Amino acid sequence: MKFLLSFGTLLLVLPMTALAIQTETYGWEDVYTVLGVYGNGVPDLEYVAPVHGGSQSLEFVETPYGGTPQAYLAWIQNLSDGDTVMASYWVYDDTPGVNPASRIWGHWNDDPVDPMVYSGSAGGNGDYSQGIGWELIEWEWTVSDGHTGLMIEGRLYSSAEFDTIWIDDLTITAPDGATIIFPNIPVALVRQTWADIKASF
Ligand SMILES: [Ca+2]
Repeated sequence: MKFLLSFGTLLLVLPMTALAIQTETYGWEDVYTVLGVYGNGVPDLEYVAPVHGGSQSLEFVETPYGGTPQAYLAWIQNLSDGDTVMASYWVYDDTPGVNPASRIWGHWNDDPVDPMVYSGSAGGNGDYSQGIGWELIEWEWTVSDGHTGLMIEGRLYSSAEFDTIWIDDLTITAPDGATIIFPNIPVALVRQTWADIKASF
């Protein structure tokens, strides 16, 4: 009887634990591009091709040539040590073995409102896109050292000015309590909201 009771309790608890994650997607189907850019990358919306899903994708062009531009694709906030975040996106790269190529990477940003704050590298997937056309690349991060925010980077590795990659169908999986910010939540609005909240006290 005691065993049955314990087992019953376990059955009630396990599904709740398993469901305590959220998965959100973003496909660049509206008017927004990125949350921010580091380096010489210029983001724009692509309406013709290559598009992976829907009718638009993110185009990311290097100009002028130099460095490794990073497109800030998603910002996951309200994280705690031990939390895991998984991110993936489809990238279009049709030049096998040479640049342009992409890697999915991340850095900590523990600031609540400024997407350009850098709180240290979070690492990422060391593999480059293979140049096979559309390809899904992904990575999983585990939060440590008291970090609370993770910025997902779409990196562009380039050999010449105007080298371009296309990104589409971004997926983020994070704990239920985390906040997932995509480019369609204008940071200006986030700032405005915070200013309003602070002003009201
Ligand atoms: Ca799309």
